[in-house]
Amino acid sequence: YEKTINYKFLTLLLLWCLDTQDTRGQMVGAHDTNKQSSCSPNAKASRCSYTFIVPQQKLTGTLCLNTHSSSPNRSEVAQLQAELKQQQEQLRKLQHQLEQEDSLVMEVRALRKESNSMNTRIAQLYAQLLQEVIHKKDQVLEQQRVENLLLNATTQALEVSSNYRELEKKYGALTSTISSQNQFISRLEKQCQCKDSSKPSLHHNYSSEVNKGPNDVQRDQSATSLQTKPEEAHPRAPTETPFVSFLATKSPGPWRDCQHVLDSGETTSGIYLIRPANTNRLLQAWCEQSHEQGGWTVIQRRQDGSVNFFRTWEQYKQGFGNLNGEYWLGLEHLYWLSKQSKYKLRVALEDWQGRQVFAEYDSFHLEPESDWYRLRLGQYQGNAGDSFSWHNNKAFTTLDRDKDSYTGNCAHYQKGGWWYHMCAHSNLNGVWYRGGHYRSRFQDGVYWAEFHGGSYSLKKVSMMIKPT
Ligand SMILES: [Ca+2]
Repeated sequence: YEKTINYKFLTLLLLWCLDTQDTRGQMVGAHDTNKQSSCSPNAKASRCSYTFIVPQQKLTGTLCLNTHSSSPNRSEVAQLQAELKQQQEQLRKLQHQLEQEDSLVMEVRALRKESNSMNTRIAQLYAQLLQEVIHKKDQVLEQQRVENLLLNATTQALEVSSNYRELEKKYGALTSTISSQNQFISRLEKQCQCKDSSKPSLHHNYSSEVNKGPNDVQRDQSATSLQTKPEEAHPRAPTETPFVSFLATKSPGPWRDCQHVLDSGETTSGIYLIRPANTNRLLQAWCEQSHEQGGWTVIQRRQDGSVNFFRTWEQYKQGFGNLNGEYWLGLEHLYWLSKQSKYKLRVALEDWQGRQVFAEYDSFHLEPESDWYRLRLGQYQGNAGDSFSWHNNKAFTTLDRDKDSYTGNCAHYQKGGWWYHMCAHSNLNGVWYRGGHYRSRFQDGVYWAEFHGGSYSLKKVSMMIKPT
């Protein structure tokens, strides 16, 4: 198209140039561009016209414009309009696509947002899962630990059980040894009695159980030295031959108690046969008829360490010792005695310098064995100091029956049965130590705290009751 236009311009230019030269008469040009130039002899002026065909070439230098305005080519306009239409159509299409893309972008954004929130949620869930896993692991570890503990405990229990069985075996062996030794001792005793049979037998055995104590811890620790002292040699004998003398009385008895004996005219201190009211129980007791107007039934006495007071419940219940020496009347006897009327208790004490004091309680009785012979005491009076009221309302405790308020067994530490609390302000059934002050791992002497304290073992003590 461009080439065609260029060509036309060139042709017009050439024709115009020829016309201008016509006036000089050298070369004649045709006026009509539409007519082909020719040389004809018929022409009025023999003029020749020439047609030059100039090959198309690139324009350089001055450009000649056709000043004649040519009317716009309709086909070109139509073409241009068609093109414009086409471009508008394309623009619309593009706009539509753009709109579609916009909505897509929005959608993508929403999806991205959703994806982000999903990611967050997943992260949370993952953390939760992790925690759960850790927790589970911990639980498993804890379970294993508990299982191990259980296993250890079971093993220990088995060990303890086997140890216990072994101890039982040893205990059985020891028991049989003790019983065979007891048999041997009783044989020896029989032999001794046979040898002494020539002597007059005016004695009475207080209790066959007297010498079957668990051990000799309570006897006088320096008793071997007594061999050289004739006047004190006698205390060793009663534990082996617990004989007591009968008094020649006007009436054979039995009496309700020592006050009854006194009232019957028996004014000599000694052993009498007693039968408390409302019982067929017969017992013997030492009646103190010269001390404090007499009528006192002695229920306990210590004076030389000849009797072991570290004994069992059954022995404390039935009584033991020698009626003319050291003895314990027995909780069951005491219960029946103190039940028949109102009694007062007198505790007489003597130290190693010969000083005598007393503590008196205006009432005294015991509860039955079902209540562990619980102590019921009245008001104190005396000059020994009150070391017994602390034990009021306490049950009796022995080495084999712990009824005290202490976590351990007080009777084990103090080596004698008593109405322990936790543990004692007094214990007249402890170890009889020679000389007063004693050294021991435990406070286990015969003591009355208000009189010389707990580490002083008294020389002579006695407990006696009398109806008021
Ligand atoms: Ca206890």
